[in-house]
Amino acid sequence: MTVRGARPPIRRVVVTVPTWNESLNIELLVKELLALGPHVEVLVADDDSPDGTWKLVAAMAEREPRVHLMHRKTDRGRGRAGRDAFVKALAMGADAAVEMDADFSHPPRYIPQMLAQLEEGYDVVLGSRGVSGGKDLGRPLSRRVITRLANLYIRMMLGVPVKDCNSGFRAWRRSALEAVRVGQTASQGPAIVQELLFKAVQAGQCVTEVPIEFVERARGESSLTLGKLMQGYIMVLRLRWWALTGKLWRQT
Ligand SMILES: Nc1nc2c(ncn2[C@@H]2O[C@H](COP(=O)(O)OP(=O)(O)OP(=O)(O)O)[C@@H](O)[C@H]2O)c(=O)[nH]1
Ligand SMILES: [Mg+2]
Repeated sequence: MTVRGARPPIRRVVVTVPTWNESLNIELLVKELLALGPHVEVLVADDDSPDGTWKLVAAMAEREPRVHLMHRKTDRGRGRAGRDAFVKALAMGADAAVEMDADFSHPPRYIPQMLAQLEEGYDVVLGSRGVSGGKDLGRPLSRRVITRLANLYIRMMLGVPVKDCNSGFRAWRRSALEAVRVGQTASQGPAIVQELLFKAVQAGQCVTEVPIEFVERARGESSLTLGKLMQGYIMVLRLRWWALTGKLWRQT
């Protein structure tokens, strides 16, 4: 995959963080993100979490203009929140958006490297456990094996030239989010991760991976269920089908 030539400079970066019951993580995460520099803003898309995550973010947003909250009460879900946050980031005038989880599995220290790769000419940069130097820390062997198998399956079905297809830690150029028509994603849940990756590749976007040390969640509870996991695998089949039948860009 070739890297394109001169691209618009990246001046304004919006980090989008979907949250569900992340009150034990969100304040520290936002602080670390703000410390990356004055060009970085944070947009938290919270689905009215019962633990009051949104209240903590609302309080931070009052004090700090670089913090933004989407307090969502309808059409909930990781996929919907991710989609709406990207759409808002574009409306805010972001040159790039970085999506990440709130549970510190995606260490903020990698964001400058990811943005540097966008500056190099890539359209989408994944924080990856699967490339040389990447690590998957603190998770039992069974989880790591499932991740490996899932990657094999997704690569085989969707033909995406990527080692860590499930990484939800990604930097996008504005033009890449527009190319995948991010406002029209079909996934309600975490399958948005596979959907957007496939659409990026189908839309001819240059995708690369930078190694990260992925760290298992230390605080708060995972909201990933077997049902959501299965929806992700079924979405892979649907994506392949839609691409074969010319319907990929007609799904909403
Ligand atoms: N807005 C919103 N965010 C969600 C929802 N479900 C999960 N999230 C957030 O999405 C991110 C990923 O969720 P996790 O629970 O960590 O799931 P995971 O990383 O796939 O699974 P683990 O490996 O168990 O951590 C976190 O920031 C969650 O708070 C949801 O329904 N709505
Ligand atoms: Mg997690």
